[in-house]
Amino acid sequence: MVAENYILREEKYGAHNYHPLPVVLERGKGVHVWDVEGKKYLDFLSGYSALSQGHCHPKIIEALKEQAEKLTLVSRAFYSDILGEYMEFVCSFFGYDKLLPMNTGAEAVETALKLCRRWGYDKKGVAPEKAKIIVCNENFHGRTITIVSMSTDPTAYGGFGPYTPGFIKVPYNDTEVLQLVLKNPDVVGFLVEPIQGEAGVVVPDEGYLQTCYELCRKHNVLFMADEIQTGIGRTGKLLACDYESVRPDILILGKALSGGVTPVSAVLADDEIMLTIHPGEHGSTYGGNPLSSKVAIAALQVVKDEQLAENAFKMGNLFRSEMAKIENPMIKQVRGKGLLNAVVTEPRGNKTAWDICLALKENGLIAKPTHEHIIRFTPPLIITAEQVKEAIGIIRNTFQNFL
Ligand code: IF1
Repeated sequence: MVAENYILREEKYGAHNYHPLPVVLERGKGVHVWDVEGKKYLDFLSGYSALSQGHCHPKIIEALKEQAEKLTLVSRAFYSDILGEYMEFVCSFFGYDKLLPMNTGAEAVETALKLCRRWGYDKKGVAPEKAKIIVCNENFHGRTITIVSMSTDPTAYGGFGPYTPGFIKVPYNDTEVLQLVLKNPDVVGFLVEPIQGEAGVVVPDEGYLQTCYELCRKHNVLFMADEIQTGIGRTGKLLACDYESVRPDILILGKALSGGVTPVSAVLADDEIMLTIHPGEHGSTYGGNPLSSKVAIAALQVVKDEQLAENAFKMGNLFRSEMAKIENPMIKQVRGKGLLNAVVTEPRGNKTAWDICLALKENGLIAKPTHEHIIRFTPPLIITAEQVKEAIGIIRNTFQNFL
């Protein structure tokens, strides 16, 4: 079957909630993927940053296969021999008392919001139904009704009301407004992405996170970091918050927690916060299943053993410094941290970032545009200097051909 037919079939039977680049993939290994016609690409999206360890990492796949033949699901109605091991491993990896296991990023964010509200009522003493959580303009935390209720992007929330109340929006990278809003005694939490992904890889000023954290502390408000995309080495440190020595009160992880193998997300917090949720008050059928738990242990072990945060730091610097050398009027700005990067493009005629991504694909590199004029470059963290240079060559030639 040719690529066209796979695309038509997806369009025919699938909901039209995505507009994919016209490439049909069937195999992946490390930083590479192959399409159904055998053409090889450098993967510069890596499953929206989930495939940090690379496609089909042998250690993660080995863990998956081994556990798949033993026990895949118990549900939380019973204990398993793996879940405790997984929880202990992740808690010591990130330095928290407790973990609450979920599957997708959106579920972990929802979990954090519930946990934060509950803490607000039980510990902070906010009157019933009054709790407020502060979020940032241009945030992206997922797709559920409550999460889109916090969004300022009409494409995300438009036509999906009525919306969940209880959120206050403040500008990102602005501590003045935050400080004012924190004076409201009903505020229980502040939810922030250390770098805004969907907004176009927006890196806040140095010191922003630390100031936010200190303000939260001062007002007895929980600082919640959505590190679903920025975490687990992506930005060149284990957590993006590590750059400012901030330890979130509630840490939200997903994506690379399973190395792109099964959906695994988690919320981490200390006892004071986590123990405000009691049996029966929250959960998930698949959350903490033995298969995913084994996969996640292996995925984190790979991050440590292969020093992926350090590699992301080095390769990110190389990527940005090589990109800076390209002289092309269509490249307006290159920004990011570690291997979470974006190029802001200047449209030429009627050519947008989408057309550039189509051309990149023809030249052997796949990436995704966001917001008309921005292209995100987020390769697996296992990428080598040689592969970064190869990618730069493709990007340079592609942009040059548009002139
Ligand atoms: C889509 C972006 C990436 C996230 C943060 C929670 C979630 C995400 C910081 C939810 C998910 C993905 C989902 C994907 C687009 C994408 C994305 F462009 F929107 F910003 F990766 F950069 N918090 N991000 O980035 O996690 O429930 O999807 O597991 O189209 O929704 P999820």
